[in-house]
Amino acid sequence: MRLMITAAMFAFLLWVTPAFAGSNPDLDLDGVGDTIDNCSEHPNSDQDDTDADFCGNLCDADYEQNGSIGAGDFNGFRSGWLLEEPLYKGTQPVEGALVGAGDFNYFRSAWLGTPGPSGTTPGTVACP
Ligand SMILES: [Ca+2]
Ligand SMILES: [Ca+2]
Ligand SMILES: [Ca+2]
Ligand SMILES: [Ca+2]
Repeated sequence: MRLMITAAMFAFLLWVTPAFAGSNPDLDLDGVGDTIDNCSEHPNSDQDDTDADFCGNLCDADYEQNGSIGAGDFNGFRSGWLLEEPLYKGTQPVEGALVGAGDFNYFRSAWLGTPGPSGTTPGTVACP
């Protein structure tokens, strides 16, 4: 009897799970639904957002908060070079890790782009 109940519950979960997934898709598969993911195209399950602009660190190289990534942001990045500064880390912040070459590669990939996208700041300018 117990086996039948367990099997019925399992079947129910298989039936219900896709319904929930469909209501809030998770494009980057980090376990955070797109509408509440502060970096919806990059896996960042920790949702770290050091400057609290609703755009996760992993997709936010706009350190001067003007909506684009350019020279002013590079000056900020340079000021954090070889320091333990979460704001300038392009990858998930690691305790004790310093801003370095890997973070520069991230910054370079974001160069002249825009921050985001973030599911928590709907509109034309994500993470202002
Ligand atoms: Ca997600
Ligand atoms: Ca994400
Ligand atoms: Ca941010
Ligand atoms: Ca900027």
